Amino acid sequence: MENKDTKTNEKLNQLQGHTTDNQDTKLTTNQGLKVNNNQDSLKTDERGATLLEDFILREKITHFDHERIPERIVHARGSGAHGVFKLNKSLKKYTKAKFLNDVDKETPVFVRFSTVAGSAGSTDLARDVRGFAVKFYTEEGNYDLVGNNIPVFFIQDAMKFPDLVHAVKPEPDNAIPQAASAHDTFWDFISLMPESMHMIMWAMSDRAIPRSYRMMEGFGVHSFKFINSEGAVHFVKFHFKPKLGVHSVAWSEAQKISGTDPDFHRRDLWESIENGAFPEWDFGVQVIPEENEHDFDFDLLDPTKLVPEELVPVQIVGTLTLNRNPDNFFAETEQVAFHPGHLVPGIDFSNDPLLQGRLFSYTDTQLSRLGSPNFHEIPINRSINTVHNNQRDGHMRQQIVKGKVSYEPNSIGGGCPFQAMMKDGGFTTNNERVDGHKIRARSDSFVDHYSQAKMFLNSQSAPEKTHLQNALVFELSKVTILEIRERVVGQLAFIDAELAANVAEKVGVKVKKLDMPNGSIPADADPASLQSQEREPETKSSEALSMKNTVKNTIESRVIGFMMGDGVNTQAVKSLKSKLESEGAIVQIIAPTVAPVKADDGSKFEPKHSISSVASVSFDALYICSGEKSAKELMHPERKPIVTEFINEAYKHCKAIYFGKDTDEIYKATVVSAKKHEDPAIISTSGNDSDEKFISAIAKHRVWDLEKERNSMA
Ligand code: HDE
Repeated sequence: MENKDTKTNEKLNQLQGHTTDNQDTKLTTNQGLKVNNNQDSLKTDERGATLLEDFILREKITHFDHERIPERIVHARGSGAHGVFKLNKSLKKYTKAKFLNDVDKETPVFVRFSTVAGSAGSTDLARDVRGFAVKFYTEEGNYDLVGNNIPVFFIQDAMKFPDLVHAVKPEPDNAIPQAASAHDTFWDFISLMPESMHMIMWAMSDRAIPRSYRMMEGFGVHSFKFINSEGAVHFVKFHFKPKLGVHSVAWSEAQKISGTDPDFHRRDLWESIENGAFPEWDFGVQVIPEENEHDFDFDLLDPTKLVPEELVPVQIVGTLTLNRNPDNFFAETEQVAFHPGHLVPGIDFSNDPLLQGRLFSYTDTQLSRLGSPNFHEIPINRSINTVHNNQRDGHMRQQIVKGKVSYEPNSIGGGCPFQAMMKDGGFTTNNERVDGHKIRARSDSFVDHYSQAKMFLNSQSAPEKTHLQNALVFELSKVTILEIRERVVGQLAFIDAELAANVAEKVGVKVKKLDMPNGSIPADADPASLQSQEREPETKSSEALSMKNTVKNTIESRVIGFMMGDGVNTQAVKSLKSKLESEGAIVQIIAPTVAPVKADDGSKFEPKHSISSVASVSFDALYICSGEKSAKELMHPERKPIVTEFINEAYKHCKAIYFGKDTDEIYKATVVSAKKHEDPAIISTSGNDSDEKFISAIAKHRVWDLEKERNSMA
């Protein structure tokens, strides 16, 4: 679909320069020489040896040999899109950042979503944190908000990051497992790092298996600082809240998607944008005056803590919209280089020790990944401000700076480029008084590791809690060393006795009180810190932490499978299809084969999938299309097992299923017919509001509350 909302994007495109679609062109070498044979190498004879002289062959193969660059050490698997950020409410009171001052201002952005642990070719559906990195191309330079879909992190200090990543990555002796935390080394590390327990609650929740990148939140995680034009300082936490609500898939679904469509999230993002269903988020901030820094029962600098929205509400101030797919994955999504240190005036860092460490890492990693200090000149990384400085040369330098001067001060260049005064938008670091001892230590205010983990657990709905518990059981069942399972359960006991007992029973260990609840804390730590497990959270539970409370009444961009065979009732199909599509849903036809389906009135439907090439996990809801003959065809003995499994699985995954007219034979063949209670997401054509009931069931995403009952039959 033609992208309409692209004025800002077009500007960016022009500035990024050098693109071609190769239309109406002739093949050339990299030197621009036209090539007249791209099939054969140069030989001594038709059957003779190849000549070294063949510069065209050598150029082509040499380039091919060097086509790969090192993948990101973490967040290697990702997908990106262009878009715009529009400010709806000025934040001038808090920050002088121009892109957050002028209402209605549009700032072009590039966003990259990612998983953390897996390689670039791994499945999208791994249980994992998702990266949510946004590059704002502002008039004051690039601002990168490099966040995650979970508002806290595993560790408190950058010193532990390589350990964490080594622990979660495939084990070094046999490189197993790929893109999975369910193994010994990860849980060994976690069991000894109580500070990770809050994050573990999130990572074991359904947040770690999103339905779509479009249906997850984004968080800046750390506390940052806003500085206004008077120099006043506020702490700020950044939020993106998806307009479609926060939704996930079931774990058994995630595992199956990993086989049937490992590009599920990438495809979903790409297709939504192509279809004009532009993903959107509300952008919000939690703002805390500097003088209130110590008003909380946790430390604002501790990245394992969030600020409950009950204490500081999120003010929604803008909208992020993704409206253009990249033209080239490698040039844009792979080469984009984010860095929390890409700042604009009005935003500054806090002393969060995890953030401080990140400030070193990101440029360093680009040097090995992109191979040159000139990575900022790659089009996707270019600022829309022309760069003026005295940096020169280096691999792959592209900017051509005229004149003799590459130093400052100078008189030959008239003193240019001049330093920018503050009034000209020159960046100044927040003028903070620093007075302290050089010390390698953790603040006592960082030592409470369990109270927010408790708060998170308390905030979950019953099905969410069950999923979290099952995830822990799945993960720990893959841990071969009994002592590690025991230690993790010991950690869980500090969060919730019932959770610990349930998990313990299912992973074959007893709940034992840990001698060292704060295992990673040095032996000479303040003994008071060891009491941290006794604390109760100030905020017992928080509504914003349950996905259940984010459900929006919309079916926009939901994928609905229409299952049909020859003889299907055209009228019923067309009528429901148009109702669904008018509300923004996507209808895809599933038939015995991909050959056109002959409907009852002689018309034809083009299937997108054959029953054997797709599974119900690729759909949000199913319509078993009306028509006796169609139902008979689907129930042909050759197909019956596949069709019933398809529907049974959708049932087990708590989806809405609509049985059209004359499909009784199918209904009876599935486990759905054994249901004992009313189920609002199982719809039949009995009433004349069935279509509406189906639509309203899809809008609720899943009937998670009925999962136990549905699973007892499926
Ligand atoms: Fe990152 N992280 N990180 N990280 N991170 C990278 O940079 C690092 C952390 C995040 O789509 C790397 O260009 C350290 C927290 C995202 O390109 C690397 C520490 C959060 C992305 C790196 C952290 C993040 C990265 C790998 C602890 C959430 C993907 C490739 C001190 C707030 C960006 C790269 C993209 C990527 C280092 C912790 C988010 C190695 C040292 C906390 C979304 O520089």
